[in-house]
Amino acid sequence: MKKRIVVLGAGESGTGAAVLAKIQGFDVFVSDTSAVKDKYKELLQSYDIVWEEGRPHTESLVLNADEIIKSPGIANDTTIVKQIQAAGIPIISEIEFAGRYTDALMICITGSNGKTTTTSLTYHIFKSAGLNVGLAGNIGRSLALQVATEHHDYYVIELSSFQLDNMYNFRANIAVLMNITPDHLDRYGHDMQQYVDAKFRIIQNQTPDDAFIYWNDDPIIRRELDKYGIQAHVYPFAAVKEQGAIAYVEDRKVMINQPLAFNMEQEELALTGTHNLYNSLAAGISANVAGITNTDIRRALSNFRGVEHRLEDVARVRGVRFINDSKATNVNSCWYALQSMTAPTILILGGTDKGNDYTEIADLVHEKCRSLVFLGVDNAKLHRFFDSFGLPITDAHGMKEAIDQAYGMAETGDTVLLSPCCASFDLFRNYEDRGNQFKACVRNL
Ligand code: UMA
Ligand code: ADP
Repeated sequence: MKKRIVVLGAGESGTGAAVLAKIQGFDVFVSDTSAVKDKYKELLQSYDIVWEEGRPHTESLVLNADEIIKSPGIANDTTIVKQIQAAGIPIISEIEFAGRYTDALMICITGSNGKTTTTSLTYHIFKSAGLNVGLAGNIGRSLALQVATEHHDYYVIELSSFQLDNMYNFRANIAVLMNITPDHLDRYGHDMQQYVDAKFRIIQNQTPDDAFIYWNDDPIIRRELDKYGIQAHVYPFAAVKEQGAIAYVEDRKVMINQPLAFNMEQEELALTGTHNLYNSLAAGISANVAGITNTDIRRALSNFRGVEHRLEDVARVRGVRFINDSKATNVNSCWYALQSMTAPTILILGGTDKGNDYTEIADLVHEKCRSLVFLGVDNAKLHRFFDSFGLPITDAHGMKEAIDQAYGMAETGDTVLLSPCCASFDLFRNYEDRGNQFKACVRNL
């Protein structure tokens, strides 16, 4: 009898997993508690896959599975997940499943911040070097669907902690860990260690033939390294030359010393700011490890065009600069945004709180901000933290109101920065919607 695979969630991840499972000859069933988007329905239909939607997961159709593939957005404390666990049925992630059906070289990137930028930049280097490479994972494209319907020699994969949670035998040939700062703690019982452990799953199953690239100065990574018995060859990077780092900037030159010597002028990097130096180093080392030539790496690091919603320069309106950093959905990413500000800043922040502690940005807010705009349904926590700072503060409950208030408080030469520290779901569909509304409102000023 065919093995039965049940896929929970019929979004990007779940539908991709279902198609791959079907092609591999499994008995496949997909279950989603909400209405399935048309494009995913069409995909399921075209592969003759059975699904249910818009109702609680039907126990009798789920608990008879041999294996469950869970979408990353489904939390572990949901009733169905607990029932599956009680029944002893293995739960895996789509990435774990897809990894079984490809021999491609896997370049996997995780971290609390910088994943999408580093993943996009790495993909750009590989692609412009002429390699047959796929871009997948948390960046928005299911790995499973690509493994099912395309052929690539390399995959550059962005991995979230949610995807890593249910990965067990998957092996990353090149693993990149950018940093670890608090994020998504609501999904980890507000226990930071559980989140850290999820991130470190990126190196499980690595062998001495593999590479582990990480930021040498991250206190949590340094603290945890020994615990995990690293098997791979390590490539730590840092902003400046220091003990242990194999890549850094020295005399305004970006240096990578292993496995092959590489250098280029720092001012030729397309991406600016300290955080982007880290992203460029991580991408450059990955390409170096994969054997891409120095000329190709240099060219791609200098002609990359950046990623939307990440410190995106939108416009200058009567001397006021507007920057869209809507993807700054945690406190640490806002720290890097503020750190790179060179003019007095009106900071727009707020949204759905993820257990934030704003202490990390307190000094930079004092140093760089002229005023604050709180953009959210409930701004009480922000008021409790920032009201004593003595800065002008306004409350907004929509993007137009926020832009009008920020613009009203700005003086010529100032910068209005949207870098919210929070998720967007209280007022917007997602962070892209929030960033797009920001840009539209600015352009209407
Ligand atoms: N659902 C159920 N039962 C539940 C809860 C949800 O059936 O109990 C259903 C929902 O109705 C929905 C489906 O599950 O239809 C959604 O699953 P999902 O949230 O996992 O969304 P996907 O479209 O499959 O997208 C996921 C990632 N989403 C999340 O991790 C929340 C995408 O990352 C990723 O690009 C995609 O897989 C492909 O790998 C997005 C994201 O926001 C960009 N990631 C978070 C982040 O970056 O902060 C982690
Ligand atoms: P992720 O995919 O991990 O959310 P992004 O590349 O989308 O990361 O960037 C998210 C936010 O974090 C952006 O606002 C960006 O300015 C900031 N950021 C980018 N790279 C880093 C980094 N290496 N360290 C800290 N913050 C970063």
